[in-house]
Amino acid sequence: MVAITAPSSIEHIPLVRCPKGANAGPPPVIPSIDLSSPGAAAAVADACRTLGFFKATNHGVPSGLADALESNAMAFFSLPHQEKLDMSGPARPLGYGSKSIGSNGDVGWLEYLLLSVTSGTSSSALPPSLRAALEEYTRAVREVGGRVMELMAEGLGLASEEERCVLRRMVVGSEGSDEMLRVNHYPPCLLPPGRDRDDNCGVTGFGEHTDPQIISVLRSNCTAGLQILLRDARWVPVPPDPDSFFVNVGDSLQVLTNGRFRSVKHRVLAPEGEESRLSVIYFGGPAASQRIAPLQQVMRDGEQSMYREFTWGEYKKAAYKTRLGDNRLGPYELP
Ligand code: GA4
Repeated sequence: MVAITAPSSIEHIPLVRCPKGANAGPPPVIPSIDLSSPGAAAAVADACRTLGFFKATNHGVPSGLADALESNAMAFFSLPHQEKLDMSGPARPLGYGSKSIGSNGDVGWLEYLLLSVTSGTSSSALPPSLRAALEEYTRAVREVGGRVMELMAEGLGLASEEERCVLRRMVVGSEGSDEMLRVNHYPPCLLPPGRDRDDNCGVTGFGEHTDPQIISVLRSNCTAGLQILLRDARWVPVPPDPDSFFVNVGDSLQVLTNGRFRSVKHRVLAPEGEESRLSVIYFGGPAASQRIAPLQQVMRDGEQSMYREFTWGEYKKAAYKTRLGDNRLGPYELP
């Protein structure tokens, strides 16, 4: 792995601190699901109901794809700030961003590339080897996302072949789908001399939030930092595993399943050791015109929708007016 030097001083940027999370109670186990096992669909549905999060193993993506992307991405992030900006343009929202997330004042100890999978415009001026690595990785991770969405549908009890593709078809290969790839680089956060680290607090790399899309599929290097929020309000660390993917339920999937699957709040704490954290996340969103309302096939007789319906385009637009930690589904909840 390539390590890069942290900026020499962090005095001048606001550091957001957050309690690292209580260690009370039994250590929670992140469900680990072998995607090619016979029980995968039931296990996926169970994890999406309880946590909205799980680890996917035996996914069939050769490790070389993620390794190539990781080394190319680290080489890109090691470039001078201006070169990075020149190559991909400032994140608005697509492009290169540093410390600032969205446009409403959220900050974190990271730099990132946010790219559209489908349009490709935001990556056209990136170094060719990085572009090639991004393309290959995207093709593979999209397939994983598609397979997971089939398992989700099956786990929800959708019986026919046709029904099992309902989620996948909204996203993968669907005309106008809104699929994105985010490459996050969290350099080690070394405090300057004289500023003591409070052991109960970490520095926020990426503040707590839920993802607005249907599904997110994350892969990171071996540096820790990701945490998820349990229903009992405990933040728990997710041990990194570069050989696996981590899957998040997004807000749109919560609505499509009428609350059966829960979008998971998560956050990242900046690394305190020597190593950078590098993560790559695929966000599976549908076309802007896609109606987001509970799937008929999952509703029981007489069951009422818990949400006012919206299109993905409307939800995304509204999301960009919020702060990271806001409850974006709140305004759509029906009494
Ligand atoms: C969270 C999930 C994805 O990273 C993202 C983020 C987006 C951005 O960084 O541009 C948002 C955030 C995310 C939700 C609320 C808004 C939009 C920053 C922000 C404050 C790319 C996405 O789709 O929504």
